[in-house]
Amino acid sequence: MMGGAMGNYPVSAGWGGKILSYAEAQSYIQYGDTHGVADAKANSVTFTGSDVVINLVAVQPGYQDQTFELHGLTNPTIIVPHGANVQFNLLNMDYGNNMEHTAVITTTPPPYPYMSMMYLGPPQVPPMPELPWRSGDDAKTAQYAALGESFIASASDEYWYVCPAPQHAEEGMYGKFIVH
Ligand SMILES: [Cu+2]
Repeated sequence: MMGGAMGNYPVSAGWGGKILSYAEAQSYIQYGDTHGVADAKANSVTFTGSDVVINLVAVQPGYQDQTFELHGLTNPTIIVPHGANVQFNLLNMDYGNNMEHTAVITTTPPPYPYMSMMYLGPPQVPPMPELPWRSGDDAKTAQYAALGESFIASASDEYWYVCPAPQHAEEGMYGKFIVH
């Protein structure tokens, strides 16, 4: 775990992960939207090949609270090939007290309780720390926390990516993650 990353504060220089400008956040989203194939009807994004990069966003401006975005879809099902090397990135664009977010990959299906952390059981990959919310209310001048981790999708199964912050998963901040 990166130093001092857990907590209740907006992104600041002390945050142990990456800090992106609004322009960099837009590049991050654009990159995410050009990797993998989105199916809006199925609300899914399917990746192929042995190297997969997922640029997931927590609460992209213009989207609902307590959701993840990828390819402009809300909480899409993410499908990756068995054996792929997965670079799983998260950018938190949310703003406001307690609007830190992260994503844990679990085999525990919804619905999730208010305090989901323990309920989720042991994570399938080492969990990332919570990403603090953006530095200010003005989206264009704010700075954003980003973080990533990589893992091998070594076991075919149906998983869920879930935000373990209190109440977030209960309110719907999760999506399906399929390895096949
Ligand atoms: Cu969250």
